[in-house]
Amino acid sequence: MRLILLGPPGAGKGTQAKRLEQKHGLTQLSTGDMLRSVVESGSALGREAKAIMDAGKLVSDDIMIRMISERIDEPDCATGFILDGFPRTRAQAEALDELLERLGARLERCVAILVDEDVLVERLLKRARIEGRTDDNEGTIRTRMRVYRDQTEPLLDYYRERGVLAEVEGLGSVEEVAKRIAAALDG
Ligand code: B4P
Repeated sequence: MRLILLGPPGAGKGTQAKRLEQKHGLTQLSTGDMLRSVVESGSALGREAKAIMDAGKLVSDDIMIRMISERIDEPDCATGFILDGFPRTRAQAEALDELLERLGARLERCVAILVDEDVLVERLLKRARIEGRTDDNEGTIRTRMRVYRDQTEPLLDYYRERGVLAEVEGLGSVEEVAKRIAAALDG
């Protein structure tokens, strides 16, 4: 099974992707986690990525497409994967179509987790207190929401037109949201 989890920052993509990974034995491909590893490595690319992420902007399509295409070729992705945080732009979505075509693979579903913006800001500020992520402050969070609306939200139509979109309410407990996603995948 090949899935995309789409949604605004803090909607719970990472949280739900980890559950789906365990339940279905799929590999979670989180571009946010990949970028945070690169930042930790302290490389020149890491320093560049950190500045962009701390500003709430998107790392360039070229870098992200290269990162995902290399990762998708690894053996643990052969039977399926959950994309968490990718694609975030139309160029990334088109690159993913090409990658899937090259692999002879089909995208089963794009699950969009939708949550009201004020709730998201609260969640991310809470995460900032617990995990200390430097991109979880109110100014950056508002920028990330704007970037989502401008660049990522149009992908809902992209996947709706392809007949693979399932929209899921992301408000409620982690368990409740997981049940809604399971129902969307069955349907
Ligand atoms: P990400 O790591 O993808 O960050 P995110 O959108 O904030 O995370 P997510 O939605 O997964 O939230 P989570 O489950 O953790 O990206 C970070 C940055 O990396 C981006 O801003 C960008 O700069 C860069 N980037 C990443 N991918 C890119 C790409 N493809 N192209 C360009 N740049 C890219 O949940 C958030 C919080 O809510 C957690 O604390 C969680 O415990 C809590 N939570 C989850 N579900 C909940 C629920 N049901 N109820 C209450 N709390 C809940």
